[in-house]
Amino acid sequence: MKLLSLAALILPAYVSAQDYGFDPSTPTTTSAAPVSLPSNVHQIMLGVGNGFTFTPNTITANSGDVLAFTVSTQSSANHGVVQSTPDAPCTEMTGGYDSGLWAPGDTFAVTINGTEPLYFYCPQTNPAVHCQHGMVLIVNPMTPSDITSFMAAATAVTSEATATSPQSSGSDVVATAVPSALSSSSSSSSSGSSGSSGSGSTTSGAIKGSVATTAGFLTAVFGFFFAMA
Ligand SMILES: [Cu+2]
Repeated sequence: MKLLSLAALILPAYVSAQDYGFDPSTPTTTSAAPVSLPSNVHQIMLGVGNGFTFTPNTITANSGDVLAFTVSTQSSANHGVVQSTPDAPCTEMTGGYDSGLWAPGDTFAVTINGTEPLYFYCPQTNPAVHCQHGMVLIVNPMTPSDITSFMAAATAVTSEATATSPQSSGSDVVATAVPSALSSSSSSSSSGSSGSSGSGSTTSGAIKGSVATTAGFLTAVFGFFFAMA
């Protein structure tokens, strides 16, 4: 009886303390890559803060550089990357690259072959048309202000964004393997329920950690109790 009372006293206090790990107000890190990347690899996040965004939305890349796209675990939607043109920002260009849609936590990569400007949009249309919300990206823009006009053109589109089916290559873009520095971090999370890969979400990490710790603590407490009973 004494042990049971002790457990009754300890457990609520312990669980209550652990609740702070679930506090939604805990700041979430969305900054840079959690791993150091080779200089020819550029990481681009999709849907940070559950927004219709590429972060960053302009990239300066050399021919042969790799763009590694990671869908943020903060996103509630799937996202992707489709190649378009300045005149039709939300329409897949003929022969353009099309990643298809990827889930939060996923990482995919392409290699850029050339230094001409490349224009992309997110093909997600359900329930919102992401392109029309300005979810666009320029690789090697001609001027820094190009992204402003490209985004304005995208948000002015009234017809639904179009995409055909995933295409592994496009104009100066070829799908490629995810750089090992990123694939190791994303593969470790793909077995988890929510994933906590490239976005570096400390919140989901804290939740996973505290759940595991709580389970371990309960096992220890009850193991001790039953051993003594
Ligand atoms: Cu999107």
